[in-house]
Amino acid sequence: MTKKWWKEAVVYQIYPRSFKDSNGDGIGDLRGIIEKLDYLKELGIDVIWLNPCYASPNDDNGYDISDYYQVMPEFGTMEDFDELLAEAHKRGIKIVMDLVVNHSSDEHKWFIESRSSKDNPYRDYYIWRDPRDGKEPNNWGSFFSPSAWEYDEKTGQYYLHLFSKKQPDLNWEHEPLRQEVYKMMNFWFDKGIDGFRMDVINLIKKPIGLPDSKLPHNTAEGYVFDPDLYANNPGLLEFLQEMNRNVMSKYDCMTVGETVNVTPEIALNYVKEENKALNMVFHFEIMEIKENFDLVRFKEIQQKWYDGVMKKGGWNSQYLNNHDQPRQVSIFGNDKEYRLESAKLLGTMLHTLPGTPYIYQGEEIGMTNCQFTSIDEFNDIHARYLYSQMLKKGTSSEEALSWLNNYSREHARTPMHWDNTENAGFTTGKPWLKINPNYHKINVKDALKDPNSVFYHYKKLIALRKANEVMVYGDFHDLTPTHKEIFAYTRSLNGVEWLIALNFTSDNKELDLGRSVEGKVVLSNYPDYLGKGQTLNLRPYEAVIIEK
Ligand code: ISL
Ligand code: CA
Repeated sequence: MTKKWWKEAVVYQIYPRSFKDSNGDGIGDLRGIIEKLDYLKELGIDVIWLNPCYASPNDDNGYDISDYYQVMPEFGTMEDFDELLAEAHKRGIKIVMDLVVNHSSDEHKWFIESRSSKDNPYRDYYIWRDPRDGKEPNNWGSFFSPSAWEYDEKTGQYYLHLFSKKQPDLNWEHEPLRQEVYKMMNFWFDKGIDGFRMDVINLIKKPIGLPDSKLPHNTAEGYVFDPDLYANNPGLLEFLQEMNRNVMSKYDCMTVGETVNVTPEIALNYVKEENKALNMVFHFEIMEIKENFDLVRFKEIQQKWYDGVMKKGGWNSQYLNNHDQPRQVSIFGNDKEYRLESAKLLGTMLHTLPGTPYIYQGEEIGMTNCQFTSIDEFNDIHARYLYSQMLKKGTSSEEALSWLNNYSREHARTPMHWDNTENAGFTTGKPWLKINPNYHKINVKDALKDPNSVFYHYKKLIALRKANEVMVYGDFHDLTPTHKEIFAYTRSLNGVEWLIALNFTSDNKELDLGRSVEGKVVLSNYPDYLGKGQTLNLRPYEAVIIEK
């Protein structure tokens, strides 16, 4: 397996709007991030992935970009960005930006030109079609609205938007558009950034002829939301390879593609070294089981991605939450009596499974889901859309709100908890989004004072990953593929073998592993270790790493 810095790195994701506000307007910003770089250095992470911080009308919090060359004024200036980059680099921290080029904002100058007339030179930067029988050109549903098409009076055609109508899809078939994207990427690389996380990158190639989905309709309005049809179309790899030749091949950078509806077989094409496209992808298979978490299924997914990608010349990412997901400890752990233990267990797993670990801001202090009392408290376009669809399909508003209170992406977006002063030390003004009231007991300041905190557990895991190649390059072997409550596996490299044992329940569990469980405790979330002979003896959410 080829050694690469991005395989060895630990990535920390920052959602700038909710990280730290430096000027009291209630919105996190780049200077806020600069203030907290020493905190991140203390944690030990290697790379920051910044959610979009380009100019945007914020219909989808920065995923609707109106100028790829400008910093969102609410977040600061280009000078602030340059300073952030320089200050991060000074501390040995790399910066990865978000690349959002499946769509732009409808307020981008390309789209303003494009919609102005059928013969405008920018017309083909987007996907325009004539009406079919006076209606939408096909039956496609969007992620954020019933139909994926919006009619434009001026020219009498529809434009495609797989996300909101303020996020028109870019037309990747049009060579000048592709060249503009590569030019923009080179601009940011020439500034010195270290890579891109590529938003829904496997949607950029649409199926030829934009055929109707054959599935039964699944929106209340009769459209068909069918991401399988929109994703992974023939020709996508060629686009990624062209991008790589024009951009990535020129820099020592990392790329991670956010890819919906991928299997290991599909993803391998995008990430295997000889294909010269991407370095790794984020897949959604773990997220798809969050509503019905099943440890056996979880292990199957891990094994499948290990065998199907890592063993075949590709690389994986590992994440348990991000800005689109609920908080991991509330979903996969126990955010009540075993919050500390289970947050540490999940961190232990994240850093010891094969692949590059991605930490989402606040995860390192065990932040939890937030309870919202009304739909009006939600800012997120996706949460609001899902709520309206649920109501139209007959779900009661109580049930719909309760679903959002478990699974919506707003949980990740409530501001970071820095201390237990007003507004969690996030802002001196009025925060743009509700702050989770539990900041009084879950916050960075207290975590830094407590040697037993989740923070120090993460810090140790990150340091261990730097000092022990076995955590990065070691072979993975699942010892308990069918066990519903315990996950025990080994990583081994050049004669070093680590046993990782995780108890996913709130009870004591014993298990005869059929092999020795004894050795040196590398790290644990309990003060002692009870494993003897071949028998694991694990307390609630106990997570232990043993070196044989
Ligand atoms: O957010 C989701 C589930 O809660 C997904 O459906 C999400 O929209 C999808 O994974 C694509 O996400 C990415 O592109 C979106 C943006 O809203 C997300 O924040 C981003 O991660 C459109 O740019
Ligand atoms: Ca601010």
